[in-house]
Amino acid sequence: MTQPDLFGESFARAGVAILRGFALTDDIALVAAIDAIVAEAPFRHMMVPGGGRMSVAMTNAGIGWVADTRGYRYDRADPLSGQLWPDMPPIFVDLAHRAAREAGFDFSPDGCLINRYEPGAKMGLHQDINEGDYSAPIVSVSLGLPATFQFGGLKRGDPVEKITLHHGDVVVWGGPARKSFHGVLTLKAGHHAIGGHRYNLTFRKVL
Ligand code: MD3
Ligand code: FE
Repeated sequence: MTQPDLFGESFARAGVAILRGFALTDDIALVAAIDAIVAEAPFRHMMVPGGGRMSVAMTNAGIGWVADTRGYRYDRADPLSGQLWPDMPPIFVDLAHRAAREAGFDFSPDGCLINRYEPGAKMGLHQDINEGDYSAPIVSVSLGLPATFQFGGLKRGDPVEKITLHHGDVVVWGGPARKSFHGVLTLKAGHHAIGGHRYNLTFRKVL
């Protein structure tokens, strides 16, 4: 059984459980599930208010996170196709539920944002505060190339800690960590068996 790794890289924060390698045994099946979702709802670079284009490519399963020049929202439909986002595959729901249980949560996600980082992509410091229920954690799954993740406090200017997330790592972000600022530094090029990119799945309880 995987133990929460509170001390990897000296990282210990209330509400954060790092499950190193928790998704390793499912990695091939997870990538196959991503491929099936992408066949229905392709990765795209969303625009954000202000007119910028996100360097991270995104798609969704279940209830989807959507950005456009008017703002951010959750939507059951993919604005590209007008169709519902693909259902969350059982392997997604099961993995998120098992990981959250390790951290003491009974978690049933209703949405999964799928991020794809190519070398050069990054995600600026932000909070995830469009969801309905902050008592539910967010569960993140990293696949492919490693990334440097930044974890701050409840204010944008609070100091940030850096932590490297590797292929197969799962992190449960709940309780006092749930509304913390966080981001991802520019992805460095590299080689990985799944390809020269990084996927991150974030499982959310939107409703
Ligand atoms: C801490 N994704 O999609 S995952 C996001 O690696 C996002 O793609 C990053 O931030 C990525 O919104 C980071 C880790 C993560 C996700 C959500 C959090 C950490 C979090 C929400 C609250 C606190
Ligand atoms: Fe986030």
